[in-house]
Amino acid sequence: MTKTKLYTLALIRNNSDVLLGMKKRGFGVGRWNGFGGKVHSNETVLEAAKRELHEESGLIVNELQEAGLLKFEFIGEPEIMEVHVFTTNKFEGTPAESEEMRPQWFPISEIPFDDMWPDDILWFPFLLKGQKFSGYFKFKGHSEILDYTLEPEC
Ligand code: 8OG
Repeated sequence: MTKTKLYTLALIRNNSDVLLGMKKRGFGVGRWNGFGGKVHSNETVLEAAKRELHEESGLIVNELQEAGLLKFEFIGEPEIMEVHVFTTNKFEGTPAESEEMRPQWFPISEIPFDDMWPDDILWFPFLLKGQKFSGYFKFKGHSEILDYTLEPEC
């Protein structure tokens, strides 16, 4: 039976900028991404999203809007990653570098998709226009998408 593991991902907006972090170690190293990680067993997905955002960027948020749901399968790996994507334009603090991430604001027109997970260029347009989305991506290694579905959600 396939096991599903829960993850969070938070994309912070400020006017026409998006906050991304350069992942300094571990899974996704060398790629720009939002802030997030594994949901612990003693917390809700939303609590995990706020905790991970704070740990990795220094920012504090009271509210996060659900933006989308992404599922990832990696050929040869038994687990499906279920990533709950959140967004907000209300936050407290100034982004600060952590052991895991080096944050930087990017204008929407300059999002560095070539240095991000290859699926991001497909679903970011939904996120940026405030349209909820749901996607499934099947990867070979970490750079090749073999198959995917992506659709707007109500
Ligand atoms: O704790 P760790 O850093 O390993 O968590 C993985 C993070 O990466 C988590 O925030 C979810 C996120 N993530 C994936 N796959 C993808 C992807 O294809 N695109 C983006 N933007 N983020 C992803 O696990």
